[in-house]
Amino acid sequence: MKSVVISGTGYSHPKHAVSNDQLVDTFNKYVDMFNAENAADIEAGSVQALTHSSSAFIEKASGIKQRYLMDPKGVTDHTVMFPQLSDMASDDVANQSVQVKMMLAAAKNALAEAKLEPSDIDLVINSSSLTERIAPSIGIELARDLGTRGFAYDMAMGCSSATFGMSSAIDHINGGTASKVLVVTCEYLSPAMNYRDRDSHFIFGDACVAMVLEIEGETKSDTAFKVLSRKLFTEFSDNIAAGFGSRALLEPELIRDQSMRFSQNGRTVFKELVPMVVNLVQEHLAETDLSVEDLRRMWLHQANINMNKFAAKKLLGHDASNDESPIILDEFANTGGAGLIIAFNNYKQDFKSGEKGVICSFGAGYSIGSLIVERV
Ligand code: CO8
Repeated sequence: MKSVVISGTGYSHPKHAVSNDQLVDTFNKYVDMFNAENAADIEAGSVQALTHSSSAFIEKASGIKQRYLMDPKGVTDHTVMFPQLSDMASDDVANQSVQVKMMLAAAKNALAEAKLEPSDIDLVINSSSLTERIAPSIGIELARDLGTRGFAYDMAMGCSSATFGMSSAIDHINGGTASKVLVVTCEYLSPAMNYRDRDSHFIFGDACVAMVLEIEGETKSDTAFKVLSRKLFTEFSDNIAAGFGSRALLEPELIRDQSMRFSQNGRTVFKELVPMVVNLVQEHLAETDLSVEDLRRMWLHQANINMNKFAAKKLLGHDASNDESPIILDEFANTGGAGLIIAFNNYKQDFKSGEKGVICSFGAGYSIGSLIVERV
């Protein structure tokens, strides 16, 4: 096995920040409008009245204070409540998708840190929860616009898109099909959300991350992290779901249907997934002849602050400080597969050579992806 490093990381996000108060204000206006319009049926018991959302609940239950969204206008208009086409969709560059615009900004940061040119890259993997279209592949479009060589493709692994994507990159490098790989996880998630759903209207933000992987002996990066080992796991669960796909083309009236959009049983996810994550990381450490004391930091999937605190405490045996397990949810909200790489990107520069950490994703699928890394 060749020793592979993550030699560069970067991220990008839309310019519009939307606070909890803005979202809640819109949601509550929508609730008042719905309840007024349906007053007679609510009184008769045939329609259930809707209940207000609250910023205090959102921050306490999730740790989220704001999120970046491609289109705040539609989302914060109580008569619309869905994002409309991003202004990035209609700017000058012809034939370029919104996701590729986000990816280009993140990729340039990752390449700069790796001290590489686009032409050094011979494989692009777009590993994201969802893509703007099926064909041609968004990864191939990025490769064209960035100017990389070789080949490109798309894959989708929900919350574990970045970790599974990096694992695939390592396999390509070890298998000899590529030598320098750019992985992008572009979570343009807002189009799949239901902003009329009190349980989930606050959860997600849009953001994109990029990672460069290459052979340790070839890197010019000053901040390379060697991937010591990997452990991947999946187990089917529909407790986190987004049903849209070819059905929405056959039944377009479903496009606004709750079943086509993101939904989850948040409590159940919390209860089922945390023990799986703790077990997997413990097993992974044991298989790598390491213990939790050997880890300087854990960069965990960013879905919920209480979930992260709970998992980190179970692993460490004490409450984790932000230094031990950083949180970026307050600024970004849940950005699917991207969040833990934003945390890694923002909290890796202080590592000394030889210090180790774990990058661990968990969520939709269910899926868990764990990478144990060491600063070169
Ligand atoms: N405002 C006020 N009160 C509310 C609200 C609200 N918006 N929502 C719920 N409440 C109330 C409930 O009604 C309930 O009231 P009562 O006790 O009277 O019944 C009370 O608050 C508590 O409700 P919950 O038990 O649901 O609240 P929790 O404390 O469990 O918090 C969370 C809810 C934040 C959803 C939490 O359960 C959670 O985050 N769980 C983990 C979920 C998770 O990690 N999911 C993974 C997400 S998937 C992912 O990360 C990437 C997916 C990428 C794929 C995307 C494809 C498009």
